[in-house]
Amino acid sequence: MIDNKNDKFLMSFGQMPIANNFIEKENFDNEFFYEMKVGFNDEYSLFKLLEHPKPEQMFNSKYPFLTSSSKYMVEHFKKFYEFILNNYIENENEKIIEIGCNDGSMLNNFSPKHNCLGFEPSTNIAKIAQDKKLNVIANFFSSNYLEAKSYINNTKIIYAANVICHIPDLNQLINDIDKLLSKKGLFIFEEPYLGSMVSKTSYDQIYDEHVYIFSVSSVKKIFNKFGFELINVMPQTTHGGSMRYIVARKGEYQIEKNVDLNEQIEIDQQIISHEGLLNFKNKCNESKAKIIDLLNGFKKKGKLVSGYAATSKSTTILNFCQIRNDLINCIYDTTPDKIGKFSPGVHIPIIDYKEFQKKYPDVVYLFAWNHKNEIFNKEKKFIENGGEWFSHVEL
Ligand code: DWN
Ligand code: SAH
Repeated sequence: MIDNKNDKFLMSFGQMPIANNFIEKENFDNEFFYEMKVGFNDEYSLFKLLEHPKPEQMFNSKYPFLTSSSKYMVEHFKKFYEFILNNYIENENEKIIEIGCNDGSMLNNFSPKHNCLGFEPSTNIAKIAQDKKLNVIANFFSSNYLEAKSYINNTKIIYAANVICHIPDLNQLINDIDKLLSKKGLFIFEEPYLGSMVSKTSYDQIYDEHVYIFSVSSVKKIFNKFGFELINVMPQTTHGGSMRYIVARKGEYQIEKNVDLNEQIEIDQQIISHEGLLNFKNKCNESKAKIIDLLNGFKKKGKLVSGYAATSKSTTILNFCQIRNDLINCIYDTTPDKIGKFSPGVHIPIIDYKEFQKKYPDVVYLFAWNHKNEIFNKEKKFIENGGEWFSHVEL
């Protein structure tokens, strides 16, 4: 059992709205806020939110994020699929589960011959995957659904990307994984990495959906409690620095050197103790002061500043720094369900990215700094026209 007995407060980012609740004007007055406090648990080396909204408040019929909004991510998931297929699938009858399959961008790679099952609680998004004829339960991951019965003790691979950190109840999650996996079954998942967040001061990885920011040390400790072991880890460049974790039942596979190696790096970098993270806290406050200064400077010079990509991450930046539309006039984005609405909390208008090319601002805050290559490539003309990108992380 994982408990929160040793959770220790690290810092508060203040009042936060739901990160993906892009909102209409008539709902400004009844917007939901909570205090976004983070802490560290030295027992599990776990960085976590100490308070967060309920999953149903975030993942429902109005969730706007689509994996397919990034071509680079779609390519990445094709490679992730090939990694699973080439290394772990011995015959096409073996059962495969994806947790949080979103619009089916990864599940879609498997052929209809494979026995795949996806879980996606955001029903509007699950429908997109189901319309692709994918086998998807439009609900939160659990072993209890009738459709999942034949998967019990019989699943070779359970995989997930950027989802496990969204699931508050780790005990329930791992019990379900335990029920579903076969003896030689593997749980493979990748998530934003604590080491990357600390080294880049990319504190915008912290928002309501990201209840945990995992590390090699935390994943190893957590799964050990349930008769599993971490057998390999692989750093990923996606989402500003992620880590892929491969977990198996104890004694079933050889543990690769990478696990110890990366654990040692975390010890050396002092990122897996409450004390070590006090430096991160200072860096977050410094980053806030710097970005406010920069924006006020642009304003004084009369520059028109816009945002690009209304990411979940931007909700943390905008609300922590209290940046409103006197500093950033609008945010350009591709997502149909965000366009025409206002950003959570600070209410900056979200505009169709196609408008961006019609009249360029002087400077642009790139909120999807993790997709900078894809976006810079798409928006080359902005620079050619004398435009300037900036962000709170190095671009
Ligand atoms: O963990 C999560 C990751 C996988 O995705 C979720 N909790 C929610 C979401 O986080 P995010 O919103 O920070 O994701 P991205 O992928 O950094 O940003 C997506 C947003 O950026 C969308 O609103 C679309 C926009 N975008 C754009 O306007 N033009 C993205 C790209 C690549 C573009 O070219
Ligand atoms: N895997 C995709 C989507 C990540 S966004 C990608 O990497 O792009 C997180 C997704 O997980 C959302 O689509 C959300 O609806 C889903 N999700 C959240 N909690 C979940 C849970 N308990 N079980 C399954 N999916 C969940």
